[in-house]
Amino acid sequence: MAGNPDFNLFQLEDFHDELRSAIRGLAEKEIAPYAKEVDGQARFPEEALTALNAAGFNAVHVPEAYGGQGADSVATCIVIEEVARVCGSSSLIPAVNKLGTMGLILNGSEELKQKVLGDLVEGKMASYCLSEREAGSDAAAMRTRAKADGDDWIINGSKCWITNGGKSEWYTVMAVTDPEKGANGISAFMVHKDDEGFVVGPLEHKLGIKGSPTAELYFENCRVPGDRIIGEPGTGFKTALQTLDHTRPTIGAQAVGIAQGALDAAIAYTKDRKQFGKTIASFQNTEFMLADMAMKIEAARLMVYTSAARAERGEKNLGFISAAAKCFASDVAMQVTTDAVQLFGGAGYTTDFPVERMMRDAKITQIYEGTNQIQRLVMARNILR
Ligand code: COS
Repeated sequence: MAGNPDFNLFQLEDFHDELRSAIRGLAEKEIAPYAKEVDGQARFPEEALTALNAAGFNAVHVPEAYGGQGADSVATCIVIEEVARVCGSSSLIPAVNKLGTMGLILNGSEELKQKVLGDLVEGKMASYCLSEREAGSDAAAMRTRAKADGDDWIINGSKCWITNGGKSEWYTVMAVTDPEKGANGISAFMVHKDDEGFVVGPLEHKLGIKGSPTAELYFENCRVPGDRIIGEPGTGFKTALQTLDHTRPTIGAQAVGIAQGALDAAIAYTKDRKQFGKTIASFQNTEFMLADMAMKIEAARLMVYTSAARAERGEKNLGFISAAAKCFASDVAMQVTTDAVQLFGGAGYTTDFPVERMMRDAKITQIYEGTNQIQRLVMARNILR
């Protein structure tokens, strides 16, 4: 049977391929050379920020109406994936810029969008503040309070594990405005780093993604103008969960990128390394391991793009697919990077090669934007409903 050239059901658009080649070129030239140092010194990847800003890849998701690139959700995943392939820490720049503004894009006022998204287009960053020390998986148990004071809101409390905390200009902060109403008494606000009473606390010392600062934030009678609320009071928890429906695929994309980076390194190494008189890639054990790694990555990538495409189409019920994509891709990233270290043998356990960093970076993708146990809970609630 002759093939039908117009059948493009599982094919990306040409511009997606062009985008991938552009961001891959930038990542290999301007981000990869610093990845080891960024990790080793646990320092922010300034080179990556500069390169991403210069090329307009820092916040590709920002709609054209606000001066952005207006990249679709799949394109945004491709950018994150390609940066993650060389440096997990740097991929959190485009990823968290989306996380920190998605609630605003979905439910914020026009004026607020103009202000915040305009700043992102100029290269400033945004973060997302949901978790607290005592409210991680049980996010609705948060204690940070926001009380009305005339036209303003006064926020008191703290948030923790905030990615890019201290580097970002803007913070989407969820806080309780009506303690009687539980999840429906939580509101979302855009807080600016210069707002009175906004304090950046200590940074975490982490296993991986060491180049991306993870901070505790304090709100000490933090005064926020009334027009910085996102949507109506009481809608903040729904905005927070809706945001995650749109951004869990981006963590899946990060996981796919890290896994691909580890696979690429493992292919190159096993084709070069000789033992027992031949390359280790020619042993069937290695062939089967590499095949399994590539197979899993392919499945994860397809799931991530499917979930992103469904979000882009504006489908209503994204809970299952976005949780599934993030969960599956991050589990794959952990397996693939661990296998990559194994294929490198003793060398893989050293910092001479990038696979140990990739293994450490992969671990967080199973934890943040909701642990994979929470993803399974979200999936189960969706299928049992
Ligand atoms: N989009 C919009 N609204 C949603 C939603 C979604 N995806 N999922 C649930 N809601 C609504 C519910 O319908 C409910 O509203 P009503 O009371 O009006 O019906 C409200 O939000 C509360 O939902 P629910 O009762 O399911 O909340 P729970 O407290 O049981 O918690 C989980 C839900 C566990 C899913 C949530 O707390 C969660 O995702 N936790 C992980 C947090 C996380 O990912 N943290 C990482 C931070 S980013 S690094």
